[in-house]
Amino acid sequence: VISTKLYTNAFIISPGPPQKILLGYKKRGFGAHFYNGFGGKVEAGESPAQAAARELKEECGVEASLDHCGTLLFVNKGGPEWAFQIEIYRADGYSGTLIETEEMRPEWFSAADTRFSETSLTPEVIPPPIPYNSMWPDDIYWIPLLLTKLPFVGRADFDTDTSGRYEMLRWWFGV
Ligand code: 6U4
Ligand code: NA
Ligand code: NA
Repeated sequence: VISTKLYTNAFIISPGPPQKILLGYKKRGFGAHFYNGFGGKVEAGESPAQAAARELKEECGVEASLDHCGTLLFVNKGGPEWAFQIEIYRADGYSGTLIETEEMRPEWFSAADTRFSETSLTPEVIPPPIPYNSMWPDDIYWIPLLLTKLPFVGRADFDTDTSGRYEMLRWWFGV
């Protein structure tokens, strides 16, 4: 039996140039020490869009005009079987002031390939590239679709390896 839980994940994009994406360093709980979008559980009586806006505000202090852009299913095989359905949102900008919270530390990353950036752009305006090595392993497959505004769906199946880390066994992502 798979019991699916509904979650949200929201990303703020700064169109640039250089194009940037806001990620949060997760300080506690599930996925701690990974960079990710801002999000969490959809609560009773809430739509996913309402939950996405609430979680964004709770976790980094800002509001944004969020557009739905993807649906992902994560199935975990370790322990009792469970699955996450995650509704992904994006916005080209935000209002308010970004703050670090108990759960997340917000940071900007370069979304475009900065190896070929114009030399007139000083290092201060070119943040580090998206830290895929410090993110959930599925992210590298669908973040590019999010950045180009292609609506997507996908699934990834995980198992825990001997060190307790999540290992991605099978995956499929597409537009
Ligand atoms: P609590 O502590 O219950 O209030 P809550 O903020 O509701 O937590 P949280 O932070 O545990 O929920 O939500 C998990 C977040 O991690 C969601 O934004 C979805 C995201 N997530 C889970 N698995 C993921 C994966 N494989 N790839 C990914 N994001 C994932 O990119
Ligand atoms: Na969260
Ligand atoms: Na939360």
